[in-house]
Amino acid sequence: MRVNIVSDVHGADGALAKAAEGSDVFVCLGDLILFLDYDDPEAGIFAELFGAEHARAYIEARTANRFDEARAMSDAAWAEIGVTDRHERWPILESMVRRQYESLFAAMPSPALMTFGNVDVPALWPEYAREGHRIIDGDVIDVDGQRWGFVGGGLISPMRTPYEIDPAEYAAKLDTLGPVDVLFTHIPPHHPLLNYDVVARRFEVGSHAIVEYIERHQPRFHFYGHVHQPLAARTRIGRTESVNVGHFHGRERPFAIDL
Ligand SMILES: [Mn+2]
Repeated sequence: MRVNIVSDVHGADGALAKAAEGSDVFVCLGDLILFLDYDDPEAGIFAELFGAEHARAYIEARTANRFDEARAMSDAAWAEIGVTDRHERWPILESMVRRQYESLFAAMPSPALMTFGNVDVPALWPEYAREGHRIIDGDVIDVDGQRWGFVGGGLISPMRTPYEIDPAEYAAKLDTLGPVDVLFTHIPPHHPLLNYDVVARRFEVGSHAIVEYIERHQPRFHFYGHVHQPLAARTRIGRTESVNVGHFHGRERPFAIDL
């Protein structure tokens, strides 16, 4: 069966609508929301709220790994639009996230097998999922006699994105899968070549638990996303081929494979 896989959609709803063309099964590994667009400072929630100038400066600080400075800039930008109480932020962000989810889930091919990225708000997904959108996180499903396991989300990081979980909790979710033929996660295994982003010039967070899981169970394939411009996009862990399916927002085409 031909399988089309996307990850890191980040608002690319136009291309998403066509991403299942030619496939028998369509898989989405999350990061639907566009908060900041590193290639286009005028796009995304941050720019919509505070303007492109603020977004440009904020992107620059984060790209230089000056996270404390970036946080101070975001605090100042909120204050400028009259939001001084941290608790007032989420309702404003939520309405913008909802607007993006509305068009993204409308464009999402159906049927689709879906799991969460770290730039997603899991609690909102069931409200937008249409018929045929199957959301799987920490679970195994049967596809044509194969066991496919899905674990969504990211790990705690300095980026403070919305769906980051504790490494022990993440490892426990992987453990509950048991052996699978194909493993799908949003984040990569912990591995310097896979985790390093050559454009952002920093290491994204990879998972030690994924490495251990793959070493133990040796699925045929592991598919993930999260690192938009990786130094290496695939590796071999024993008998397992572990593959980054690519940055859909940038490439606007799915990763396709016969399984
Ligand atoms: Mn991600």
